[in-house]
Amino acid sequence: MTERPLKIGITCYPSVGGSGILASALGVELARRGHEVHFISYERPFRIPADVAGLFFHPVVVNDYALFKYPDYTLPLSVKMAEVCALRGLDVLHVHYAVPHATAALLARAMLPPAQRPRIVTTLHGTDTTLLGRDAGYRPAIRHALEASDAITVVSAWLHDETRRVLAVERPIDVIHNFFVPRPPSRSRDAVRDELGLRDEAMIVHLSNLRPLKRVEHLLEAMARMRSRQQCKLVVLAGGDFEPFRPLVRQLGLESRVLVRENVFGIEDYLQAADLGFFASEAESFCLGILEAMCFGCPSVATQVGGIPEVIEEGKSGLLVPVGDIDALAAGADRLVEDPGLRLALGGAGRRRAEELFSAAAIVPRYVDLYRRVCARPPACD
Ligand code: GMT
Repeated sequence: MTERPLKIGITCYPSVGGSGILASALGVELARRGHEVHFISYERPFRIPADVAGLFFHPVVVNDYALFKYPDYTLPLSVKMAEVCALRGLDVLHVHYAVPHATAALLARAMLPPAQRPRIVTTLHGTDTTLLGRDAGYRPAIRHALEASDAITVVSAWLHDETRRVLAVERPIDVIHNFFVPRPPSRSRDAVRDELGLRDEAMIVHLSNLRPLKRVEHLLEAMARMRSRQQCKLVVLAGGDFEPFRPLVRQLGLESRVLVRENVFGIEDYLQAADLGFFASEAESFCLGILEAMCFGCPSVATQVGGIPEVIEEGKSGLLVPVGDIDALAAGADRLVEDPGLRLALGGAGRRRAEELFSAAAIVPRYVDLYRRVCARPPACD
């Protein structure tokens, strides 16, 4: 017997960032598999194509009342969630981040009559545990949101252990790794390399929102220490402002070696042209950027921190170095720039690993299975 399609509400931060990318890809893949998907957020997530059948977007309007010193998003979000649940009969609200999305979902559930109450699945991406979970002003609210969810998922085994340790959550937590579905590039590899002015140089790529924990300054300092720096260029696909790093680029004499492209929609164009990825994060629950590069056979040099060792197997699908060790970053990048054979071997292994463990085919059924399991049991109490 075929199981009926599910109706799923998804709430995420819609702007540039791994969690929004993951939530958008999940929504698109669910809709392609015949489920009905409703995104509920203040903005349409930027990675969602306009024309996916079965996928809908419900904007949350936030009014800035003079009465409030700080505009409130949680309450209008909860009202919109309840409205969509009542109108469309959602089975599940899948929220990415406990704060404030799971909190709003709990409120929406409490506002609805029992027959219209959805199950709540909360996915943690990091900050709820690593930053807010340590803040006494947030911790009890996060713990409550997690204990009252019908299921909790995290994006790495590392985040699973950290969430148990920091938040002392007792409910089961499922580890469901990130996945990535590359879109076909819109330009040829040669066209992209021409645009970047690359001749025989190796292209090193870094993609992130450039938050301080990404330690972009370590990447730049490592670039300056590489013996092969004249044989390569660093291309930064920036989901944040690169201007604060310009003085360091000048100070290190890297003006001709570092290129920046901001808020790029077609990252695939650049990833197909890249030879190695470069990541110096001091914290990372998964690091979607590494996976995005891996999908194009592009191996990375990255820091051995958080969930990154679950993405890259050291020496097999990339190179791992200690956090803050700039010489090791430079040496790792030198090895890959100078040895195309090693790049090919690590890149090929990484691409196979991504396909096997972190593809839509491997991951989406795990979410669907989880949704069906929570729908089959009584709701968690408020
Ligand atoms: O890393 C960021 O600054 C963005 C953040 C987000 O909200 O997108 O990323 C987190 O979620 C991603 C998707 O699950 C993970 O790949 C990132 O590792 C995680 N960031 C951190 O843990 C710092």
